[in-house]
Parts: sequence; C-alpha cells; structure tokens
Amino acid sequence: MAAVTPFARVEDGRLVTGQGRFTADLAPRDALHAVFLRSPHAHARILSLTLDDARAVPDVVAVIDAAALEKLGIRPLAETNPVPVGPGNAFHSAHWPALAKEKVRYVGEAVALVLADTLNAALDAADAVAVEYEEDAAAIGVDAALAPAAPRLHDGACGNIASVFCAGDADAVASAFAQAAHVVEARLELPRVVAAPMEPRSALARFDAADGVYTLTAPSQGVGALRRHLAPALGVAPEALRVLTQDVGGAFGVRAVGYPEHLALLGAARLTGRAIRWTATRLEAMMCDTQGRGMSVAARLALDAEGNFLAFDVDNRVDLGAYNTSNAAFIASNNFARSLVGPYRTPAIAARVTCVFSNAAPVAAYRGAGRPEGNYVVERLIDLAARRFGFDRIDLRRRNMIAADAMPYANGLGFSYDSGDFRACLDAALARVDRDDFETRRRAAGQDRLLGLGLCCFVEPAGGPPQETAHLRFGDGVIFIDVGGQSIGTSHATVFRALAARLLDVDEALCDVRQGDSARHAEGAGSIASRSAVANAQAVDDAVKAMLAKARRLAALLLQAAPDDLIYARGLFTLTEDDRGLDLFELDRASRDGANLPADLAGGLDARAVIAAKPTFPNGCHIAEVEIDRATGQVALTRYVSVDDCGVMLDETIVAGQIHGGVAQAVGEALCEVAHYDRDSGQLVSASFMDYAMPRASDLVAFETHERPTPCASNPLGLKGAGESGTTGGLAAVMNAVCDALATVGVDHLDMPATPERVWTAIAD
Ligand code: SMO
Repeated sequence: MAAVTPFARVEDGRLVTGQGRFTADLAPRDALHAVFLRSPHAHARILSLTLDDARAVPDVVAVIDAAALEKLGIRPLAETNPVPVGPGNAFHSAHWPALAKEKVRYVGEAVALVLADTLNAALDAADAVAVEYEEDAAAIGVDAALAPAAPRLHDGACGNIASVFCAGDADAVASAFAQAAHVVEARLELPRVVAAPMEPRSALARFDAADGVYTLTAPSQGVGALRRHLAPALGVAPEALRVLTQDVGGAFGVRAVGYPEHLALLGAARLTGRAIRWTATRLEAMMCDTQGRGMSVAARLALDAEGNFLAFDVDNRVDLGAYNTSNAAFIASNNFARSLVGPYRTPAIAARVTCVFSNAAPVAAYRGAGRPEGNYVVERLIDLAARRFGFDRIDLRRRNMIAADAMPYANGLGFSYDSGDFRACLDAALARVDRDDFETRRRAAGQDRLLGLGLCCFVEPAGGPPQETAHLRFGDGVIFIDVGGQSIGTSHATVFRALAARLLDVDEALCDVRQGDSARHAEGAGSIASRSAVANAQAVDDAVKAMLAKARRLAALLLQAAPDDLIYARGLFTLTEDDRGLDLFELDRASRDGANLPADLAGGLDARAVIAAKPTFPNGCHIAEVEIDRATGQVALTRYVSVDDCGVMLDETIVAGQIHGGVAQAVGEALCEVAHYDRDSGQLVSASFMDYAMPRASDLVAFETHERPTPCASNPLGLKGAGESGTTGGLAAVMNAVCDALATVGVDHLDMPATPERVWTAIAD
C-alpha cells in the first residue's frame, strides 16, 4: 500500500530522498560489465577486426563481433512505423545493426562488445581490439548527402534517399498559387538536437537457457513497445523477451525505440550465460542516442489581397542519419505533414518530405516528434507574410482561424479536430500581454537593446492508435491498477491512482499503480505522443466500469436484491443508507471462492479493459518576449505566457509541470542547442556538456501558464494530451520573438539556435 507522504506526488518522497530505482542501480554481483568499442570514423570500411589481444586481457570473459550475434539469429533493427508507400511515395529502409559489419556509417557506431568481470578490464580490452579501417568521405547534412557525387551509404538507397512522402493536394496548391495576390517564401533550417536525459541509457540483460527467454531491464517509454521492436530483431517470439522498466530519468522520445546496444547485450547474455550490465557514458549518450529534428524546409504561403490564406506548399528534406530507426522517417513525413494545418483554414496544402541517409547518428522521436517542426514552419511563414505585405500578424491569424463552431473540423490531411476554441486561446493569451505597453517599452529601450514579442498558435495532433490497456487486480487490501504506459516523469503513480480512486469512490491509499513489466503490461502502446493520460485513463475508466458492473450483480445476488436497487458509495454496495452491505474486497473474495455462483460471477473481480485510442488535439497560444543585447547578440527571454487547451485536466499541477518542461525544451532548441557535426570529418563536435548548450535555469523566466480547456469530444473523460504542447508552442513563440526584435534592424529571419554569435553576425551583416 502506498505510504502517506507530505509530498504533492506519490513519487516524490521516494525520488527526492534518493530511493528511486533506476536501471544502473541494479548491480548484481555476478553481472559482467560491458564496454562497446565504437567507430572513430563517420564512414569507413572495416578491413579487419582482430579480437585475440582483447580476449587475452585478464578478467575478460568474451569479446563479441557482428558475426557472433548473427550466429544467434540476431538481425538489424527494423522500423515499426514505415513511411506509407503510395502514389508518389517510396520507401527504402536501412536497418540498424547490433554491431557494425563490413562498414561503419557514423562516429560512435558500435563495432565490438567486450564483457569482463570488472569495468576497467573491459575498458582495457576495448583498447586492445585491433580494427583496420579504410576511410570513405562522409556525407554530413542533407545537402552533402544529396549531392550527385556524394558517398553512398547503403546499397539500394539511390542517391542516399530513404523515402519520399507526398501529402495533400499538389494540383489545388498549384492553381491557388497562380491566383494569389501575395506569396511569401522561406527556407527554414531546424538543426539536430540531442535529448540528453539526465539518466544515460542503461541496461541489464539476461538469458535463461532453460526456457530460452531473454530479459532486458532498461529505461523505456513502454515495455510493450520496446518488446515489439526488439523481439523480431532477436529472432524470437514476443513471449521469449521480457522487458522490465523501473524509474526513468527522462525520456523525451529517445526511449521510445529499441537500440542496437539492447540486441548486442542480450546476445552477450546468451553467449556468456551471465547477466550483463551497461550504462552509457555521457559521451556515448551524446553520440549514440537517437537525435531529434534535423530538417531543411522550403515553404511557401499564398494569400489573397485581404490576407486569406489560399495555399501552403512545403518541401521538407530530412537528415535521417545513418539508419532508419523505428519511427524516424514516419515522424518526419506523416507527423510533420499533418501538423501543417494547425488552427487555420488553409484551403489547399501540399507537403513533400524526402528522408535522406547521412553519416550522423540516427534520429528518432524528440518531444513533439514532427509536430513542433510543422507548426514552427506555419507560424514563421505567417509572421514573414505579415511583415512583408503589411498585415497585422495577430489579425492575420485571427482572420484565418478555424472557428469554434466549425467543430468537428476535417483538416484535409486525415484528421478530424473534435473540439477546440482557437480564437479564445489567442484572445486569452493576448489579454495577459499589453501590446501597447510592449511597444512603449520597445521604443524606450533605444538602439542598444532590441525587444521582440512573438506568438504562436498551434494545434498538435496527439496520441491516438493503436490501443491501450488497463487491468484492475485485487491484492491484499489494495487494488492494483496496471497500465500499459510508462511514467517518464509524467507522474503516473499519482495521476492514475487518484483517477482510479475517484472512479471507484474509495480512498487513494487503496489504489496502487503498476507498470513496467511486459509479462503484465505488454499490450500498451507506451508513453509517446502525449497519449498516456488520454489512453490509459480511458482504459482505467472502462476497467472500473466493468469491475463495478460485475460487483453490482454479485452483490445483488448475495444481498437478495435487484441490481438497480443497490446503492454504491465508498467502495460499498448497500440496500439502504445505513445497512452494512458488502465492500469490494468482500465481493472479490466471494467471487473468487465461487461456491454456488453462476460462472459469470465467479473467478474474482479483476477486470481488464482494452480501448481503441483516438487522437486528441491539444492546442493553444503561446507568447514570448525577448530582449537582445545588440553589442553581444545575447538573447534574454524576458516573459513567457501560455494559454493551453489540454481538455479536462486530471491534475492541474502536473499539466502545468508538463507545459513548463516542454517550454524549457523549446527554449533550449530555439536559443542554444545544436548537435554540430564537422562537415569534413563527421565528428560530433558538440559531444559534451562543455560544448552542447543545454538551457539552464538562468536562461529561462518564470513561465505564466494558463489553461482554457474545451473538453475533448472523442473520449468520455474529455481529455487531451499535454506532454508536448510546451515544445510545440514554444519553438515558434520564441523564434518569432527573436525575429520580431531583429526585424527592427532589418533582419528578416534567423534559423535556430539564436546563439549570441549567430544573432550578432546577423545584425552585423
Ligand atoms: S517525442 Mo514522443 O515519444 O512522441
């Protein structure tokens, strides 16, 4: 039973007193330490790999190469979400190998795996592996990878192109542009970023030879999703892989996928018969975790003379890195394209997305996963159009917004918005910002300090399919709430406990949330795409309803009453207000006992529900103010106001926390973060916190977060996602503010990140 704590969240007492249990805390005495030998080259042929000297190092138990894993039937990791192939679309995948064979394609790609009784022995042995490489030129970035003479990464990927995806109506767009009064065009670069969760990737791998079952303990965004990704690559049925996740020290999308290291470590456990433990160094995390974004977008917006949007035309070229991960091409294609509608009635939209292989680490989901990028493109184009053609940027947005009474609104790119009042969010945000006062302050600031105000209106297609599951289990004086999601800092133990207790009308102390074991929680799609609250809560709701319905029928039988005559309150079925009645635990015992009961009332009250999860459309308006020091180019975020519609909120504090975290992540991407690869060598030169600028508290401001909810119409609890709204609203709000400030000195557009050097250079030019 969960203890009563003085903390706001169930999780806090444990976590803030150092009692969290993270994967690296599991340190079985007999476990071998694992060290990966990694490629120092971005692109090279492996001429020879000699393991003998490494194997001779004292305390080394095994040194493994690609061939050894291949003999176990381990294959490269395939995508779980391919780009849909259809008219105009093409897809050539390149799967991510557990260990490189013949060729390495990015700096940090694993080449061999050393297992030893001590970490130092493993490190020494990794040094003793002899690899002969023949270097090839590296293709860094989409332009280089698409150049006619570019080095080819994969046989079969012609011109390094992984996929081409087309969405929308290109003919309608072409005719709209032909009639437009105004056309604005821009080229927008969204550089790569790394997620850098506080807890680096870590794993404990085991293999039970008796039953042939692999067990992987690792941080994840859902054990079911990780198992579905890894089992086929291991060449086993899903039941032959058990995935366990304990506490997770940050996820941000990079934990949604399986990794080559998972496969290699599980293979090593099988080959050695020992448990294997591994925790990435920060350098490995920077180089080898999947990265995010990496897009080069050419966009055009057509307007009529009054400022009505006519058409939007977007061409996105995406730097996938060396391999296609589980979801990278899908995110950059499908998620990105379907975010180009936003809150606006744009009659015609066309998007083309070309995903390109390059000699950098693979990309995958990164908070928002395609949606912040799409939204950023829309919102930058609107500001550019307003400035160029003399429209007020707020009037322009308001004029083109989808009205609240247009719901449900078919957005033309495959989604139907169920609800939302976009103008109300815009108005609520503007009501908190005095634009006249801002203009007065801007004038007063003079020439040395450039003030900027930026806003962003967005709709974020979130969550959705396939399914989600919840299981209520009666324990000894406790009801376990098993859910398929995974808390990644998202407070599931607090939120789903409170929800279950409310739906069951019992004390919270009687409810205990469980997740993180694929033996129990395999069906869930995991905590991705802002879906946990929406999908898991619905499943809990359904499971509670099913359980209470059975309990009511049983109580009626035992109390010799009609089911509808029973009163249910506080966990108790009674006939009148003051009779003793039967509580849920008594009913569960009677049902389990089963004596003389009809079959449908026997077997206990445990209940399982699986729901089909529908997408939701969190939306809102975010406003940022910045101040640029003209002499140094330093950008200071001076104010941040958000008004979000996350639907009905299960816990307002936790929603606010999600918005805060998302905004901070967006500010980092907008102002300071960039995964910088050297164009010639392909080295990741920003591979430590000395070089990669994570935002610090001093880079932020006290966020003023507000909610203006409209209940979601597509699920009974009225919930919408909240986990990524801050990131989606934040990118464009901050960059529109930066560009608003720079416009006063004649700079139209600046790409992220708006570092002092880039801002200063733009002003100087
Ligand atoms: S970036 Mo999220 O795991 O969709």
